[in-house]
Amino acid sequence: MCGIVGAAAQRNVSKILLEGLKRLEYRGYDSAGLAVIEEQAIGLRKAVGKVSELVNKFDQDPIKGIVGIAHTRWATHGAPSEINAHPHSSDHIAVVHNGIIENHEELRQQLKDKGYDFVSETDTEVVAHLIHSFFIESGCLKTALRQAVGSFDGAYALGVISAQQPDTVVCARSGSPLVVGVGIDENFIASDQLALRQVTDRFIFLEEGDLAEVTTEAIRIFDQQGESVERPVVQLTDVEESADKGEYRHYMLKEIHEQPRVLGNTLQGRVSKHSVLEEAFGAEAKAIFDQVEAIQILACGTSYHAGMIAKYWFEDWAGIPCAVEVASEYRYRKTVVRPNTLFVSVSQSGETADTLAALRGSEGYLASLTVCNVANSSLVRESDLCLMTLAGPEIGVASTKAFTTQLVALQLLVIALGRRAKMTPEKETELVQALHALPELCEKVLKLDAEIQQLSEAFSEKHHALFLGRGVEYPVAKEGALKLKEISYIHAEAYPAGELKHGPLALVDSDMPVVAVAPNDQLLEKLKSNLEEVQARGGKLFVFADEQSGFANDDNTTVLLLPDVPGSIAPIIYTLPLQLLSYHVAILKGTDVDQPRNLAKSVTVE
Ligand code: HGA
Repeated sequence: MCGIVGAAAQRNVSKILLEGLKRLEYRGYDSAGLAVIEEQAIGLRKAVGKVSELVNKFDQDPIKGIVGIAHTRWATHGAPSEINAHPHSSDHIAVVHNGIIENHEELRQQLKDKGYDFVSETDTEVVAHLIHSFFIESGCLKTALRQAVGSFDGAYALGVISAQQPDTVVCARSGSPLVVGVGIDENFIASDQLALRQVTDRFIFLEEGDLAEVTTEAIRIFDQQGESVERPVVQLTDVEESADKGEYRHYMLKEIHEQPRVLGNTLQGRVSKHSVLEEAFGAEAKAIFDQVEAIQILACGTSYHAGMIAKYWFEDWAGIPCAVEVASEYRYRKTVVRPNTLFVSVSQSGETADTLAALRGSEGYLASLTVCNVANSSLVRESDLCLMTLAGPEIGVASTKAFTTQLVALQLLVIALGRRAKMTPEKETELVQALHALPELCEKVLKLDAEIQQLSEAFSEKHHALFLGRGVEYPVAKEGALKLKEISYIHAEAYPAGELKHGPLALVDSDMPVVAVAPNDQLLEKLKSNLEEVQARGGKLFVFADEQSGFANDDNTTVLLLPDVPGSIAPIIYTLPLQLLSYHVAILKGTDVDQPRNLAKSVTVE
């Protein structure tokens, strides 16, 4: 999704802005641009494609100044083009925007009637002209921004500069994230603190409706009502793990291999030898957990698959009813909430627009809890409780370590609630011991990389693939199919294997690779019968199984043997080879693994 960087300093900020954009590249975008105040005028540079294109243009024709803003755009209104790229300007004003101004057409007409000419197709251009029109009245950028945001329906994070107030960056947020970076005699803004880690480790996380005026000397923040407010400065101390790919060719591969370590981090301090330490969920957790009778999970994409897996766990181990729904659907329908239901959101970034909207629109719940990877994100701040996944920054657009750490975090929640319901202390001990074994088992599975790479060759020329699983392995199959779609662009679908004969079996022929997630569990025999149906139609099977499952290689079956693992962690373990499979297929196909086409990290628009 779009990224924003801005700076007010006593040195040239152009390079700081460009470096900030590079650090936001992982979010996915289609064009980039920057605006710097140079000699009392706005200097603009824009380019379609990667930030490196913008850097090339910039190097040929540099601009220099001490105040500026920059942007990576992921188009929502108007094609990816240089004209539509941000910043958008209106005479002496330049604007960068994340989000969507829903009433842009109406505003556009009003501004046209006042004589403003529009050059782009974006909703953002109305922001620039509207601020300009208000600036004429007050001569103050902050006042003009305050008046403009009062006219917007929709979501925005905005960064604005004016050549007539050349020492200031103003910004505002509503529905999209924005932080202020606190420096020494220089201050910054960004949509994500990662963009500014090169210049500061101190941040102010703006709250919904906040507006800030940033100069080299001061940061002034105003709340929704326009009242001057103090927001805490947070010093971030975590090591910036995302800074480079290290020995790995792609962030995604690095993140796959980080899983043993980060899964250990997710567990650390949250489990003793035999039980879950529920203080990890926060001081208020106990009082809330004591009352929980049902769970509603809301999430999108990969996080939704984590929620689907957790549903099996909640109902099987804890006996607690659990519903799971994609947030983009849930937010727009009438729902009936059972008494004492806990609202659980799952999101890597904590800024997923649909999930956040579902939380904001939720009514009648006992309380809310988020499973999230980004501290200080909107979901974390707006939920009653949170459990951080501690996966570290995830840069690859296709989620890997964030997913498996979500599963661990959700399992901790299932146990903490389950012990108040039907879960026995013996079951809790069994589950916790399996979790302790998880990092080592993941290491073992990652050693199968070369075998998986070989297996990937059978997929690279295919146009379609089916993924099958039963029970809790069905959402694992869904996640496997999603990974393959995302990064190799092969059409992949997942089905609960028992559903095959109700339709999808018609697709199976010798050209259709069929992946089966087949650990030795109580549904294995059922799955085997379903796989017979595939073989009888000439389908090629690729089975991920353990020795106990009893599969053997033959002309139509390739088996990838995984270590025997406790059933409770099998969904986590079996995800890893599926991630590696997608990765290697994508490499063979030559796609952009870390930034697949049309996709974005941290989906901050609806
Ligand atoms: N609506 C704006 C910004 C889009 C955005 O925030 N994407 O993540 C545009 O289309 O330019």
